[in-house]
Amino acid sequence: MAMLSFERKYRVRGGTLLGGDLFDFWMGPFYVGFFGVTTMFFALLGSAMIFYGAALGDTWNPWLINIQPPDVSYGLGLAPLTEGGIWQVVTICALGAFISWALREVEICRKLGMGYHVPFAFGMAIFAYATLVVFRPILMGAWGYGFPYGIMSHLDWVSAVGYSHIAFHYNPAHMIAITFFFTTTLALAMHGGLILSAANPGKGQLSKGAEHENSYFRDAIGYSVGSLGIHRLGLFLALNAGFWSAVCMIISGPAWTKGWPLWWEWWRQMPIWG
Ligand code: UQ2
Repeated sequence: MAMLSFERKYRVRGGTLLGGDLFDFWMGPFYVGFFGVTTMFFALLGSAMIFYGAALGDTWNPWLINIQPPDVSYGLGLAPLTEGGIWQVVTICALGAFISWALREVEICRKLGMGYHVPFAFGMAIFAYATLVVFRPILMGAWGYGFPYGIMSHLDWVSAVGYSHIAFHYNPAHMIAITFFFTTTLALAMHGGLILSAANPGKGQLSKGAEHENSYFRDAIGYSVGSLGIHRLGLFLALNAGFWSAVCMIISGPAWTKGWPLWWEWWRQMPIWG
């Protein structure tokens, strides 16, 4: 079906959370809505602030541009623009744009009478970002604990936070997060491989369907999770990867300041070792 012929059928009025009919229209293929307007506002202002910060810096090399948070001595107060205030405005704009985008997704879900799975999933990514630049800095008492906005500088930050806990891979929540990331790629590789293998059996042969997909895994491992089940599993695995990433960072500093290898002393101290 040609795109525009069914787009007309699904371009229904209503379902807005804010603004009523005022922004209830499309621009080309894109739904606008009140939150489309706020997304554009925050994204443009935030990007302009990043360019302003870059212009004040000493390089236009995209790898080296760095927008730093304020010094920790500013605590949880506002800093002058050139002393980390730009980072604070960029952070507000980023959260404004991300949350606006999620709410625009909600409005589209409501228009189409769908579940809220997509905005919920995006919300987990926003939650993980907010953990790094809002929740954890607040718990540690300074915006300076947020990560800097720069390609190399944010890598340096990740490295420094890791080494400040001696060996970050001993962080139990980090272990769980990595396990979910790896299992997500395993599940998507299995799913992508299975669907493509059924759809592309070879030149001149008919494409196979769900019964072949189920049979493949029943023959291979005696179990098929099912075509709906694999998508439930995929969403579960991916959401948990983001969630445990946030947990592994919120406990690093606010709840545990020593090296992560030392955390495992409780296991070594168990009386069962005699
Ligand atoms: C499956 C199924 C699909 C799939 C996949 C499986 C027909 C089209 C990939 C197999 C998945 C299983 C057995 C779960 C694996 C568990 C983990 C934790 C990776 O059965 O149904 O639908 O795409």
